[in-house]
Amino acid sequence: MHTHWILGPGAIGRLLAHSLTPFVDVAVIGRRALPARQLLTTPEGEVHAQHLTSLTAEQLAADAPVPPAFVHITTKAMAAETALESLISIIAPSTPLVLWQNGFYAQPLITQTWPGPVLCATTTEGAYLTGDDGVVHAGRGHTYVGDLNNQHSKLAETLAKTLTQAGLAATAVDDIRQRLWQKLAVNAAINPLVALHGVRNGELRGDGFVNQVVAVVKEVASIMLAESIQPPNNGQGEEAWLALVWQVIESTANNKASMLQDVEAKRPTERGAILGPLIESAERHGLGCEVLQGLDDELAVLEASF
Ligand code: KPL
Repeated sequence: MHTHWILGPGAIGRLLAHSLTPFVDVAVIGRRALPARQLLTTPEGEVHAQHLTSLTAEQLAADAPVPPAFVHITTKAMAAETALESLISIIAPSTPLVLWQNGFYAQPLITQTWPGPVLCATTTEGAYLTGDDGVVHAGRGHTYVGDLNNQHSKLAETLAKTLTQAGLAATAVDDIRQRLWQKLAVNAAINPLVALHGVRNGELRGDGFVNQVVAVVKEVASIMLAESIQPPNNGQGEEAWLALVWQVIESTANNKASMLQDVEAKRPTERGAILGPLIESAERHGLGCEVLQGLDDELAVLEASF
């Protein structure tokens, strides 16, 4: 029986744990253990109770555990590296990691520093927590897995097969870098604006915001071109990016974006993983990024007030 450790008991971590538990041996690792009896509400509204193994890193270390086949890191982007450090003395350096973070911060960092295989996953599965013992699988999506240097395609295929068997449709891909940046582009156009203005995604369609969305996408599109990231849906440049952003705004109109949820909970945002790589890239390529920099500065001021 393969062992999957899930480091970070947030919504995606718990959705993974619920889905994988009937098929593989799973341990959820967090700063504190969760109640053993956990509830999953399916997209169809059914509620399933399941016992999940939940431990702290200290408890795991004391147990002399079976080496894991995969360690999934499902923390926020800026917390992934520190979370991994908590397992350094427990897992072999050859252990395969799977990074589920938004943006493009944790992925290159950990790929460069971890000696073993590092897979990256990007998912459109929708999930949110309802407390210490509940997660809602709000909408089914698709997960893509691959590694940044295309050296572990077999491993990505094995993982995609396991996820699919567990009910989370997944595909192994050889262009995960493109996919991570494409998601980052959409996140950059939506998340900072809704977080700063305290609005749901759909409100960006209003007169007060349209020009701001267009201004962000203009800078993002030129950065994507410099990074050789293909515009979505076989489209051309800025127009294709803008079309995708409006499409996501439409389909997630009622959502409170993750960055808005962080701001409301007075948690640090993922600006460093979303705006950070864009600003760094713009500087490297000599491109203007005043709008992105302005959003990052405003978010920094807001975070400092928490
Ligand atoms: O992924 C998202 C997020 O909330 O982080 C978007 C696409 C903005 C949808 O809410």
